Amino acid sequence: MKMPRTHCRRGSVLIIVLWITFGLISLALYFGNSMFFEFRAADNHASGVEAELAIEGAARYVGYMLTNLVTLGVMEQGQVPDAQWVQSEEVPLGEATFWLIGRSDQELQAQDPYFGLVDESSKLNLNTATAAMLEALPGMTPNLAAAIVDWRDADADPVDNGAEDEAYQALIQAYSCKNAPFETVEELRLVAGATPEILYGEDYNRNGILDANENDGELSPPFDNRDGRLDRGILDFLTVYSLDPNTRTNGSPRIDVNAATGTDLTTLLQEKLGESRAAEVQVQITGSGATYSSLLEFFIRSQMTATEFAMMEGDLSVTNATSIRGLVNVNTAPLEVLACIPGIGPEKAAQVVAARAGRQTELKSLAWVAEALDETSAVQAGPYLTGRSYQFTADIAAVGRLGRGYRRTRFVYDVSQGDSKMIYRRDLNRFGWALGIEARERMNTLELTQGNSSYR
Ligand SMILES: [Ca+2]
Ligand SMILES: [Ca+2]
Ligand SMILES: [Ca+2]
Ligand SMILES: [Ca+2]
Repeated sequence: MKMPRTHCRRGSVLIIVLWITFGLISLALYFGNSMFFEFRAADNHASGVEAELAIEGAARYVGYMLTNLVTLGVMEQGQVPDAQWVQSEEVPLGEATFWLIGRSDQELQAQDPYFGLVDESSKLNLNTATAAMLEALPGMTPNLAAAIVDWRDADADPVDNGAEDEAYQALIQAYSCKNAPFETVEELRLVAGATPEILYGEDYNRNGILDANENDGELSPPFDNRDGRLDRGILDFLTVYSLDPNTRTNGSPRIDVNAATGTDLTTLLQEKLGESRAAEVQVQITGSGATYSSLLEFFIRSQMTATEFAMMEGDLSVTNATSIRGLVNVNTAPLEVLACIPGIGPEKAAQVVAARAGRQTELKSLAWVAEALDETSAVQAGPYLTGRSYQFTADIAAVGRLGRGYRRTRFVYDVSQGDSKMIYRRDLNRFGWALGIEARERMNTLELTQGNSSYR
């Protein structure tokens, strides 16, 4: 039996209509989906902008604090701001949050970074350290240490194992040896013998702690030795900024204890110690008849007590230079940096760190070093050490609303001329998440509990 023709045509129309409907639904779904991704991207972008603005705000906050903690008399000029004075961990700012990624002077076992400012004077200065001092850094090679000296010295004669113009001109992409001081530590990447392993070590995201990918061997970059501890690169221990202005808190030049006319010194001693005690100290100082290579040596010879010396340390100097470059703050320097200082070295660095650990209250002064070391070593180390700092790094990371839009920028501030001045700024976004596992989990929880579920 044959089907009537009209039925057959209706069937075909139905199928065509079904196909069209199907097509339209697919299109609607497709556009819906793409709109959702657009929306999500815009939302993430907005969070990123929030994070960037939080970093700008945090950078101003740090600059403001560095200036005003001194102005308001909370701390002395040259002091390292205490962690309690500058907020640094998960600080809310509108819907955003920021952190200051710091460095601990002890090896961190935790999964979370240390938060706070970084004292640039806790590091070795690339422009003043000798090749022997540089060589004592972990992972450093004698060749790189020598090449650093050749890079910054004005002449074109290579030192032993060094590298001058010929070494750089022989490269496929040739360039010249700088023959001038380093302006940033990143410049080290241009110096002969500098490899990423030596510069960055295992710290792929530059946060000072051992992240999972930094302890899994070759499974994920970087290559690491899987030994459960972070082998830090030398960049963490180097600076180009450390500079002491050699002025008293009132802005006048410090009193040079080696200057022939000692009337200023006598006045200061009398003012701080009273006439009879000042006279006793004066006998010790003039009696030794020597010039002092460092304030530490002056302190030892003067036979003052640590408390007496601390009262005038910021007023004294052994030179009349307007500034002193490259002193290492013995109160904040990590073991690896102390091991580079003549008179301390790898042998006595641990003993200095141990002696420091029990003295948190007196850390404005360097007088305690005289007890931590024997006299000869202390006198040898003295010219390289200080108890003061005037340059600080704020490594600021931030996220926008719901923990999204992670950003990170590093700033260096200089307070040697009084008010804080931002002297360096660098984007660190490309190194990825640097705030540890716990902060990541807290941010994820934020998204789960406060995020609109339809956005996910
Ligand atoms: Ca040179
Ligand atoms: Ca790390
Ligand atoms: Ca790895
Ligand atoms: Ca390791």
